[in-house]
Amino acid sequence: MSAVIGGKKVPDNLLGKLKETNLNNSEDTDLRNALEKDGYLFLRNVIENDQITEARKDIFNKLGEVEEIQYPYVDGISSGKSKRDMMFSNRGEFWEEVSNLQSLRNVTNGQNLKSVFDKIFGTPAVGFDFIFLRAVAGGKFTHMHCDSGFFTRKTEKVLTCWLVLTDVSLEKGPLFIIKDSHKFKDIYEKYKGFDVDIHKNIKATIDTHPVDFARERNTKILTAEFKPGDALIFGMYTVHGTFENHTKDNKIRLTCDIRFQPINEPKDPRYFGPKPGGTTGGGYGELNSARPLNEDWHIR
Ligand SMILES: O=C(O)CCC(=O)C(=O)O
Ligand SMILES: [Fe+2]
Repeated sequence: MSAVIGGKKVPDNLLGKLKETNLNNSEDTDLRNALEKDGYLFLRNVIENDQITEARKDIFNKLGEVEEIQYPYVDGISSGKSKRDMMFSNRGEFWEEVSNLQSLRNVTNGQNLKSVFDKIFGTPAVGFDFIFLRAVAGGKFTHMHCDSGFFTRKTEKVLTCWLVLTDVSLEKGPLFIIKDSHKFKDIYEKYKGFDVDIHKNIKATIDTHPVDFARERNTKILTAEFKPGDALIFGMYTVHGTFENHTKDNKIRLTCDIRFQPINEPKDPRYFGPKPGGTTGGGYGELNSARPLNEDWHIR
């Protein structure tokens, strides 16, 4: 099993394991302390299996309808084809439909996950309505970045939750976190106040290859073999990205990232409401995921 980014294998000596936090034997302050110390919280099995299975089944059926995954759909195997553009005149419309599946919303915006964030914040939390569901086929990965430029326009008190819906072993392109990056002063200074939708001449992507980045800073690239129902929660200045899905079985990686904030903090209207515009106002159509599974991604 190997981790690959941009066709380059990540040397084993640079890889480290994400530390797990057990929700059941943790006080609220333990959660906050872990988040502050490590820059992330890795919680296994946060969402019940039944709920995850239901959401995954519905999403796979949608992808099956546009012939991007092959029959039987439950296996989530990429077909290499797509009828998405033939069947829908607007890519946003299709992806919004998938993103608004009730079974998926029960997972992302349901009571279960919200209660975890109530604990973390120590005050009632709310999940963003605009969510980033990602069905990722072979060869693709998310470039390294931190999330502040997307989600901190109205408040800095935002956390990302990366939720896992399929098995995501190393070769399926799991998320990685650069160890201790939430304490990198230069990263904080560079990205504090940066807004991808305003400062269009600057990219959120950190161009340095994660392998070089970790080496230069004498740190590790932390990851795990994720299972459906696992969640990785992290702050806005934690540097992260994903490995490449380079699996031989052509199974896709299905994950969903959603943000949470205290409900009494000002809300960014781009991400809340019945028809949110998203980061640059294009709605669900602006996401990489709105592209057919067999098409390349844009870089932001
Ligand atoms: O899942 C991915 O490809 C990227 C996820 C990410 O960047 C995030 O959750 O903030
Ligand atoms: Fe991110």
